[in-house]
Amino acid sequence: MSSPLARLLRQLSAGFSNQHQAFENPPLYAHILVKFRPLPQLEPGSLLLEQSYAINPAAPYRIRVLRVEQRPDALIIHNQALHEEQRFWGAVDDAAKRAAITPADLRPLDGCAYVVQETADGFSGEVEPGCRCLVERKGATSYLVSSFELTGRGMRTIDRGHDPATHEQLWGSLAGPFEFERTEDYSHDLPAHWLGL
Ligand code: CYC
Repeated sequence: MSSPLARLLRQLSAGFSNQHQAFENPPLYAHILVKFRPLPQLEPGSLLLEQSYAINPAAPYRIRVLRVEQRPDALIIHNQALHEEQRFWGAVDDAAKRAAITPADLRPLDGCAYVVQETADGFSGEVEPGCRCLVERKGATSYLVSSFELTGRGMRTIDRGHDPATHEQLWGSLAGPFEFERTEDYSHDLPAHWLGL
């Protein structure tokens, strides 16, 4: 029997693509690649995240270091940005660049952790309560409302931004979630001791 933490790390350590959704609904959904890959030199549970448009994977639009942690009451995914992040673009497919990431490169994104629950066939998560994950978009500050569902086959995500004063939705999907299929497996990069083995 593996722990919930080990199962979450194995399901997340993967590459995902919404190619089918994008090809079926071209104006509504861009074709996006999402990859999560273990960073064994960092604290246990640390995963590099790159999100990119499939037309230009060399220039990801979001690169982060996540850290999955088991708390007594829930699983948490912490979210960290990288200083001078362009240095690390493409690290998800480049072992030497990944190995060069150190704790000093990381900047915590307060309020932007996910609280994660186990489901029948995977996990679901949403941004921690408090509306504290503030993001700039087209000159306006908004707070992030985001959730995901993860299974062994894929991942669904929905991101929206709301006005801190009026709570009106300012940006984000009107058409519904992004639907990603799992296309690569990076769970072999997970150190055994992260999995309690
Ligand atoms: C922002 N999307 C964010 C933020 C998070 C996520 C945490 C705010 C903090 C940050 O920049 O890191 C989402 N991060 C995630 C998810 C996971 C994660 C789901 C998996 C556990 O680690 N985002 C998309 C779509 C598009 C989108 C392509 C649909 C609307 O993936 C938009 N997300 C989007 C925008 C922002 C955002 C516009 C605001 C900031 C920005 O422009 O990057």
